[in-house]
Amino acid sequence: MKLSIVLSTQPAQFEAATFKGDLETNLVQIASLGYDGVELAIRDPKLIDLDVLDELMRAHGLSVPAIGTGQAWGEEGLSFTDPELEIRSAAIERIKSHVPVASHFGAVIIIGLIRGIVKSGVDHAQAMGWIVEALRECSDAARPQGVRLALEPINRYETTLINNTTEGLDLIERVGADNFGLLLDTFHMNIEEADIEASIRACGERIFHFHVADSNRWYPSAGHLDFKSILTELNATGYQGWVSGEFIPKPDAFTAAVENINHLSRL
Ligand code: LER
Ligand code: MN
Repeated sequence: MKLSIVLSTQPAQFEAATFKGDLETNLVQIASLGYDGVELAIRDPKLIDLDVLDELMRAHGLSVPAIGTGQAWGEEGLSFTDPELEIRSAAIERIKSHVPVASHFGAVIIIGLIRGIVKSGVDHAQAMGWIVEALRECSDAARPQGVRLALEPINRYETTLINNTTEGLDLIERVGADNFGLLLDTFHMNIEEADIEASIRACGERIFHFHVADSNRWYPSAGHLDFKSILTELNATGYQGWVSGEFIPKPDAFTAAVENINHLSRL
């Protein structure tokens, strides 16, 4: 099982971006703990220097299994479902602009809250139609570069658009792209799935990436989820990807990262 942890390359409001702040200091800490990679939360690829980033990853022996894109929503309000065409188009272009970075690192592009929320004046079916169109366009742009996209079902308190794995699998059918799959996050699954293990089984080979946080969104072992059972089920699907820690940096990022790797390694 390859372990990574979420690190933001820019200041971010998102609470569960475990590591924020000075990039190199964080990479030194993450590598020293035995992590194999970092999941980079990148607001806008224009804000990073890919050569510098690549050099840093090499220097610390870290891979980049996934790129989080949600800050374009959280910090800038871009989404696939905004009533304004210009904003929807900007969201699609932003996702496409991650493709060269993802291709460089062999990373999955995460589609989280950039899908948006149902805004007033828009109905749910219209919003879903926009999401399908956007994902077809982005998957088509990513495929020639060998890049995959993973949509994350997100709990009802953050959006009403694709909250659970059943809706995620339906969306996969509608989009109809071989390089489009799901990112499962145990924090959201704990809220939305009737049976976490059964949902993992149902998603099977469409699981492209995996986030771990406990029921309270602290590091695994701080809440009441059974990670032994969850990861056994994930493994049984034949999943060859990464298990990425995305939890609140409490009591602090370093301690949370230590507790996570200790707990998961014991299982
Ligand atoms: C991002 O991976 C996530 O899990 C969401 O809660 C972001 O809002
Ligand atoms: Mn997540």
